[in-house]
Amino acid sequence: MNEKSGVKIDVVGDVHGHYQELLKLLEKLGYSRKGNIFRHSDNRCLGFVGDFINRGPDSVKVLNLVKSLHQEGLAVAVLGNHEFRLIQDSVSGKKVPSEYEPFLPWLRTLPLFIELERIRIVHAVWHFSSIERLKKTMVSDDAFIEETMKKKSPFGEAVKRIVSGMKIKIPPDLKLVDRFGIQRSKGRLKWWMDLRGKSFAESFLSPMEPEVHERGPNDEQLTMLEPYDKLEKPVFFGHYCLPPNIPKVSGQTVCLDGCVTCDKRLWAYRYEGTQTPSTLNLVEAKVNNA
Ligand SMILES: [Mn+2]
Repeated sequence: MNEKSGVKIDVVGDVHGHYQELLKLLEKLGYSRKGNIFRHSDNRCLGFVGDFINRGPDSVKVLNLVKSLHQEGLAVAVLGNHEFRLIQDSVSGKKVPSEYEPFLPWLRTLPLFIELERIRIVHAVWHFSSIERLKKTMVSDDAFIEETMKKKSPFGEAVKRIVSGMKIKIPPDLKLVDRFGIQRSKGRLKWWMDLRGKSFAESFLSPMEPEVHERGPNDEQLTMLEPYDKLEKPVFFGHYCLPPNIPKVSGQTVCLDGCVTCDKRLWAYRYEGTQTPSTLNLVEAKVNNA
């Protein structure tokens, strides 16, 4: 099947409960619907970068749709930080929203990262050593989930890096705000780049205001980075709510999260088998509510 190699796969960004946008995107990508199953005449399949739930109005519909596609073998999917948190809450006995409960057994069959013959998929960061550490773990295993919730747990750190991104502290005198005007104490790094000697403005993936060009992260803050070489397979991820002006394709990395909740746009990448990703393969769907 195609999905094993990833040659003909359409990778979809964070849906976050935006079912209408997802339907529109699938239609735009050329899928036709029969109930909860969507097929492509060219035998293409789907990949999901996680974060199916929360924020938007229809998380349960999104879960149902992705679950049926996954169970039919028409889609692959990884967990996002929202689903992983849900699983942690349920294992630790915290209250989880009742509408999500029926999906937990299925969610716990999903991996934290996927390596196909041609491409890789992860929610936030393809961090080689963290992924190596997690290779023999399973989300279905209660003991593993419990371990990730312990302080300074190597498994917990590894999961956090790959599903929530790599952040560094911002010097407090800089007072940087994100695209929503919220002052941040930490910034999310362009994890695929060698950032030594770069400024804060060049280093942050989600842009901050004002832009700081004269100062940057110190080398000590960057030791955990493992730059993603151009000889590596293309890697698809979501998570970062990128404003429209920030490029989604950079080297071998493609960020498909353009923030569907605030921009009402859901993104996908139509992968055709090439080693170098191109912006020409990006597809967006927008729902006009007016
Ligand atoms: Mn996320």
